[in-house]
Amino acid sequence: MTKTDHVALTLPSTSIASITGGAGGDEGNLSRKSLRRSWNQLPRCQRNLIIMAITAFLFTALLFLPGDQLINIKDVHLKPGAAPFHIRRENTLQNPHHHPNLEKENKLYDDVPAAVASPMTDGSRLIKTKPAKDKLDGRMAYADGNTAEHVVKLPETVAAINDNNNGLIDIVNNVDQPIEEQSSLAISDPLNIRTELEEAIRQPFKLAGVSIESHLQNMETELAKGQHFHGATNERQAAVVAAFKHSWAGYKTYAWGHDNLKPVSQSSHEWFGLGLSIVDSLDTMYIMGLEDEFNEARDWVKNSLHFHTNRDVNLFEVTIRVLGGLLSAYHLSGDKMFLVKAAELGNRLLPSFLSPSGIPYSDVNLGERSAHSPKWSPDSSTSEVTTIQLEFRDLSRSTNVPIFERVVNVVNDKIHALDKSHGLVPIFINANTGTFRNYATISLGARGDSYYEYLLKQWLQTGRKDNDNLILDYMQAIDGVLTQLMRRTPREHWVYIGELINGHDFKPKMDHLTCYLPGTLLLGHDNGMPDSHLLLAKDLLDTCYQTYIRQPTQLAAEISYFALNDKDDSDIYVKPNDAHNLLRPEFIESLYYFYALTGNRTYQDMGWNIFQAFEKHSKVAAGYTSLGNVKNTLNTRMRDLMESFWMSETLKYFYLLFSDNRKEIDLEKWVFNSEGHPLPVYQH
Ligand code: DMJ
Repeated sequence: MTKTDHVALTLPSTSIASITGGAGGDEGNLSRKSLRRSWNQLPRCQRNLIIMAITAFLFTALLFLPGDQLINIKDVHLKPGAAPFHIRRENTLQNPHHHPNLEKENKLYDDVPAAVASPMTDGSRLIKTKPAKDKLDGRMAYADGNTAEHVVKLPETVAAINDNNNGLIDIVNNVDQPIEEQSSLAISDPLNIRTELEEAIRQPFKLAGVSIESHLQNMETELAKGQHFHGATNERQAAVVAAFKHSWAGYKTYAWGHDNLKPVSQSSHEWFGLGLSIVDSLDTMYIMGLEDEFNEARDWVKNSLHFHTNRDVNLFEVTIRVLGGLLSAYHLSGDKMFLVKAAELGNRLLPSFLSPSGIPYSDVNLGERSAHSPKWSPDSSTSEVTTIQLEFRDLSRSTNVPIFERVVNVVNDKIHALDKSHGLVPIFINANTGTFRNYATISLGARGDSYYEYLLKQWLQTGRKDNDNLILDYMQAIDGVLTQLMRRTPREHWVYIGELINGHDFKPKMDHLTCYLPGTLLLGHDNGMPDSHLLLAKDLLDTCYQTYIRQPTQLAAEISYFALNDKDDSDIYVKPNDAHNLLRPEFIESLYYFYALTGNRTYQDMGWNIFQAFEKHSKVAAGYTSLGNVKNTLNTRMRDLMESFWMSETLKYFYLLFSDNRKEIDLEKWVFNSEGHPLPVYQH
């Protein structure tokens, strides 16, 4: 059947031939005239039928056109020369203000003080933020120099990004971007970090292309000299040394070479297979003057600590405990063997940083040298990715190999550029996208705590520079703590730090982990932070002490709750599932800073009460054990685990707290990492 034949079934062939496009010229005119004539000759109902058919055809065709082409067509007509549609569409999807799912989260950021940028001679921007309010719904109690304007200096690259609206959108919400385009290593890789990173990962036994040993041999800068410690000088210190020896003896007998001791069942507990308790305890033994124990641990590290096992480990835990432990042992003893081990471990931890965003993956396989997000979630913990910087920087400075410091500086820059709520951060972050998880909790306890600690400590480690993002972020964060998280109980007025569930809803819950904060605040105040930090430090220290001495065992529970109003029976209370004590150090750490920085011996007495409580309830034949219940002296439910931080931190801080020389470790020269390992302070 021909086309004409087909059309002739419904319409006169002449008419249709003209409608579907006839020839040009005279022939065309003739054809048009005959078309008009033919059209007029048609009965009215047939003409209507044809018009309806054409309308229906055009309408259907319009329906099948893609939506964005419709927008494009419309925009091209409205605004000739407008940007191609796909750019506009990405912006619409990526702009948080247009994304329906992000509306809730944006409320979180609404309160962030508006920043005013002014250019600096060096090309960076000075950002003046609004000061903290000194009163907020009766919650905020402290006001002082903190109310002055904070001056936040953004690095040039960040300022440039913030000047560019599209760039800001990409950083805040780059979920929809292809992964290769998101890599901050690729974006900010003028010095080729990725190539260097891959090189180091390929050759874990080498530094700068030669064996670690030869590299250290040829190094121009001086290696660590080593410090001298004289051992216990009083009864309390001697009691702590005895507690350490008891713990060590149990570990040696029942768990030697394994990660932790199970002191009740007198067996071992494996976590990463890295002899955690040995490496974590090295510097404690050195500081306590336990030469024999230190030497046997040193031999084990030299001969038996290997990192080639095909096993996933946690980047943060291994960094603070093992890398931090090795580096501290190196600096205190001057023994280069520890630095050699630290360098190999550093190389093997680097795969974590090969993420698209530069925010590290939480899990790394040291043997295979690969890394990934945790099995249970796509996100890393915010505190974990921000609590590795002291150690990696120290490794770079000690070995003269910049890559370790550079990868953690990328993390710093990335986190600094993200939107925060009053300087406070959500507790989860995605290593692929480099963005915080929407609606994540804000807390100074688990998964949030040491982000704040390392802002201050990194600033101390690097020579306390003015206008440094680290300290400015720290000040803003502590303002956020004061205005958003700090409350007092209704009757007894205990100060505590609550949490914001989903980033919004206040919960009067405080982890024992948060009791590191008084010490950190005092350390900051001693280095020029405002008096509001000091007041909070003192009040919070008192509250943390209450969480101990109010319990029948005089040991604190893992989590405490606080009354919101008079209806609650007690101002401080513990729920049955939160009543465990894991031998944690945070409060003793804070007492140590209070003693070391003030010389006031009251803090020693507070610590002594707690030390005795551990002696009474946690000590067993083969060491010290965690407890399941601090609320009943007759039913403490021993949990059968002695984590490595008991010997690394809790006993070290007790020992230093009871020292007659409060500067046994000089805080001008040393900064403790999050696991209690002192690392040297640098001038820059
Ligand atoms: C330690 O491993 C470190 O102090 C870490 O920062 C927090 N948790 C434990 C001690 O409680």
